[in-house]
Amino acid sequence: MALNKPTRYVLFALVLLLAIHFLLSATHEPYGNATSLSALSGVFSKGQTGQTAKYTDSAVPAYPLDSDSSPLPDWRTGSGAGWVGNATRANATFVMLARNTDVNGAVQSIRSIEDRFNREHGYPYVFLNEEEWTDEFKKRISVLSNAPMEFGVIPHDWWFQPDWIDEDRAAAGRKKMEEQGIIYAGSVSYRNMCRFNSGFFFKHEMLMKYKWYWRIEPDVMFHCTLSFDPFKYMEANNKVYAFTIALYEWAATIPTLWDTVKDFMKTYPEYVASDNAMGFMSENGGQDFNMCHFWSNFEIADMDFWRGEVYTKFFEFLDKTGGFYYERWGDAPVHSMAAGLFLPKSKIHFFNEIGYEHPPNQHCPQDDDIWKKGMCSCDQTRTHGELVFLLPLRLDTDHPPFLAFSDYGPYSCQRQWDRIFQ
Ligand SMILES: Nc1nc2c(ncn2[C@@H]2O[C@H](COP(=O)(O)OP(=O)(O)O)[C@@H](O)[C@H]2O)c(=O)[nH]1
Ligand SMILES: [Mg+2]
Repeated sequence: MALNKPTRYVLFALVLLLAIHFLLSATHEPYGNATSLSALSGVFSKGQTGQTAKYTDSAVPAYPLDSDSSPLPDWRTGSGAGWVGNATRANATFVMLARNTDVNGAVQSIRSIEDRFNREHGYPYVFLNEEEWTDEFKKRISVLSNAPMEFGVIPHDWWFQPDWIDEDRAAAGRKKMEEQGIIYAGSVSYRNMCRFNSGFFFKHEMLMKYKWYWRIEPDVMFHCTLSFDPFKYMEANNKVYAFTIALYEWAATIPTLWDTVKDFMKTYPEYVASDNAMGFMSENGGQDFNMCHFWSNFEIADMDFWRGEVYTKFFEFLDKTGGFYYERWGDAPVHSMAAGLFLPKSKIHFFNEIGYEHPPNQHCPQDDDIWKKGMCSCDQTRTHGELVFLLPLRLDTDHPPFLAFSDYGPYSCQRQWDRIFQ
């Protein structure tokens, strides 16, 4: 039977889509995981609950939401001597690692956090770079806030690949990963960055005076106005580590990390917290890592945890294997495993109120009251685990195409987080 022309075009398009799907499933592990039948059934069973019912609330508060309970900082009221001496702030700072060429993205991120939180608080900023900052970068950034800003340079040995790393082995590891199509596979500087964020940033002289930090990257967005101070929340509720997005890691970047961590736990069983978050990271009581980790481009945490004995020994144990260079261990799984194993799970906090986007992933509060109170600019429907097959192919990123990433999206580990508190 001969097919007419339109039918042939439709069939051809279908075959092409299927071919792309199978190709991606075979070559991109996270894409394959995300589109497996079990992942999809989880996505669709989540459903779209309670979205419209609460919109009837008419009392939209004017900004700032609770100006009565949190007095404006001195520099805004003009009644004091600028930043220093505001007793309402925690001992905390923002920290951004960036390159001079990241200036536009950095400007955008700072504008966003200032608008949504910091203009009411005046927390300071520390910017770190392995190179000297340009005058242009400092000029463009320092105009954005009255809060103090420091621009620091990273000591050489905290950044660059150490001499004791076998470069032939490292190069072979990079090549293998390139063949697997892994993002940043061939990049040494990305590995420098991951190792620095894992083991060193909190020791920088500009950060030593602070206990708390909030990590911010260039090109991120904060989508909701915060009517509370997350640092103060951490302090008051005995929290140590906080996240907004939990995701699967690419397994090929960390082939031996979990075995190394298990060796560490065997060597130092006394460091493992009894009520830890192992259930978030493993499906079988710790035998295997399920790739779930906190996405560390957003972090609010207590640097004393990283500076303490347990994490210091942990980082040294990992570092001496060379895995940051022979493989491509990210600071996200490293931080997550430490927080997940050496802290009781009650000390890890999910900041639902902080709408946050690091493209292509975002967290947008799903609770309508929170979303409305925060005057959030994010699209809540992206947080309900939709597969957006009709999005244009994103050739500008190395992330697999077609998927929108969100709280309960196919790449998310929010379910694994939720289940350990049930
Ligand atoms: N100074 C400096 N910062 C870097 C370098 N590579 C990455 N970063 C910073 O490290 C963070 C993570 O890098 P990014 O490229 O966003 O990685 P991704 O989020 O994993 O895709 C960002 O804050 C970057 O600005 C580098 O070579 N030098
Ligand atoms: Mg980034």
